[in-house]
Amino acid sequence: MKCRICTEKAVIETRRHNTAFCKECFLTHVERQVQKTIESEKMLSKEDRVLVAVSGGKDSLTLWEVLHRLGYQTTGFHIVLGIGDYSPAAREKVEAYAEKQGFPLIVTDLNEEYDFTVPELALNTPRVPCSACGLSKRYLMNRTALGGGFSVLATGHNLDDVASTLFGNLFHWHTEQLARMEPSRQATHPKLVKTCKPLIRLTERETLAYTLLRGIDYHEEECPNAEGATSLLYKDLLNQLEHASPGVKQSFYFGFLKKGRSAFAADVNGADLRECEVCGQATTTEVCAFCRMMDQAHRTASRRNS
Ligand code: Q46
Ligand code: ZN
Repeated sequence: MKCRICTEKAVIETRRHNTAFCKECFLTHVERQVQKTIESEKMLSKEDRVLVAVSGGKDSLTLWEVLHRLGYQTTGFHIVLGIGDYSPAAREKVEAYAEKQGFPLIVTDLNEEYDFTVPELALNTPRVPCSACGLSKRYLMNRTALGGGFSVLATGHNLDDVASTLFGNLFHWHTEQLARMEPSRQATHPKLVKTCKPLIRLTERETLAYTLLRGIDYHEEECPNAEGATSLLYKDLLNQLEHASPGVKQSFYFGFLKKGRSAFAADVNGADLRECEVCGQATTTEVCAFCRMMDQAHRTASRRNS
């Protein structure tokens, strides 16, 4: 099989584009796809200071690498979640990558700052680990971006991630979430930072190929809490559909953005945002969900220990 661009030996075939690439043409293709997404969705400009959320996995490190190569001003942000052996290994990969590249990196340890790891939050509140984790990540990413004067927060969600989220939201008719599925979200309050997902034109297989071909040493291990998650089942089902009909995943997600999402606009809860009485971050309630979770965890833990 030959590269359809330069006729060198191909290393990857992408059936949904009905094409194949050699190493160099594939790397260029990935970077162009990201640039195209950034431009079409008005995600970033070269003047933006971009905080890149990096877990240490293939997607987030691909994102950081590509944004840097495209000339954006980036700083990595890693959160230490305190999940068994998974978290220290993830941190090690992120720090090694940042050091090797000479990229600036901010690390926040949830336990050091708030006295609770993700498993401890799950133990001391009614939330399951992924719910406590997701809330903590969203909160800390926004807080760090605001505090550090970053204009945009970029995350490494790929096409498989957003298509499976869409799948789940449609199954359960989560109409408000469907309306909020935009690839780039403007800040709607002075205490919120703009967010964007520049990898949505790339599949998981493509970000994996990019990290391998660039020789990026990423954290391969999955979080133990991801096991059995419905999002993995949705990804599997979408991959089966994609196998039978190449391109269906992309047309499902981008077709929804173009033709479906606006139908749910009226379902967005327009509740006024205000500042949390405890921490000052944007919220629709007196005290934000993160501060309420932390307060509850502290009260339950002290009851347990007394
Ligand atoms: S890290 Fe956190 Fe994921 Fe682990 S606890 Fe769940 S949400 S699965 S992206
Ligand atoms: Zn708060």
